[in-house]
Amino acid sequence: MTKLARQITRDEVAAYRHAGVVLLRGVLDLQAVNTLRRSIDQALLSMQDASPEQASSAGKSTAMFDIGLAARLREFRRFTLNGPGPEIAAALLGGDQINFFGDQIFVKEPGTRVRTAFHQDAGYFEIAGEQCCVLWIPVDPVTMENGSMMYWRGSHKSGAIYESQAGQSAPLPDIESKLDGYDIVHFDIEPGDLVVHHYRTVHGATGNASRYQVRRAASLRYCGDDVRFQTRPGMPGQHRRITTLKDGDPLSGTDFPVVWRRRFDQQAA
Ligand SMILES: O=C(O)CCC(=O)C(=O)O
Repeated sequence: MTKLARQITRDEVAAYRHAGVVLLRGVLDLQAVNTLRRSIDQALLSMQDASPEQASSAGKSTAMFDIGLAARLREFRRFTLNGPGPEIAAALLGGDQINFFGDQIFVKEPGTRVRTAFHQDAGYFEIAGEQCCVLWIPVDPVTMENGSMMYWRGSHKSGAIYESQAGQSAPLPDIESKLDGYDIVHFDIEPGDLVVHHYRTVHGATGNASRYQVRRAASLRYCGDDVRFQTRPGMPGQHRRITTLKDGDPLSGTDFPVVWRRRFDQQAA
């Protein structure tokens, strides 16, 4: 039985593959949104002793980022592994199997000037392959005022992995100061909507200039059949993984469990 409020359309699959980003309106029902919101709030409570990497203040208020919640919070884990995410990833990636890859939350309080610098997730993920997507799921209404994500359409296509740390391949162009020079898209979002991007799609986000509207979002990452474990020089260490995978291995184990398998009667898109 589907866990989605509606099915993903062929046009949405085509948009994801062509642009490397797609907005999926109204795919989550109220229960899913409320579950995720509760989980994010629970994560925030568990961050009361936030380290400097987890909380950063600019202006008067704070932005909080945390990683690896599924490994330590039961409801969050249930949502990421058994909720709507795996089915959405399967619809967009195709293939026979989906593995969970990781998660992060991004919370921007009203008034924070902390932006999310333009970057590519591929520079941080210890994998190689094409089939990796990131579900960005806000649980609050989002506009440019309170922290929209901005995506550089088509930037996944060349295969380039831009520098996230010194020592990695190509330097990322200065998009921020020349937004008009790039094919940038952003969306106004309501709870129930989500955006999916390819892990090589370059993206960044504004701060939260609103007076009252917090912006809480989860970022859930899933991989398909062609992805292999792959470390790269200069890659920042990921959170507390216990994996014993070696470069070139298919994803498996507690860190990267299988979360969806194609049934014999289901067709790939
Ligand atoms: O929510 C944000 O500000 C950043 C999210 C992000 O970079 C991601 O989900 O990959």
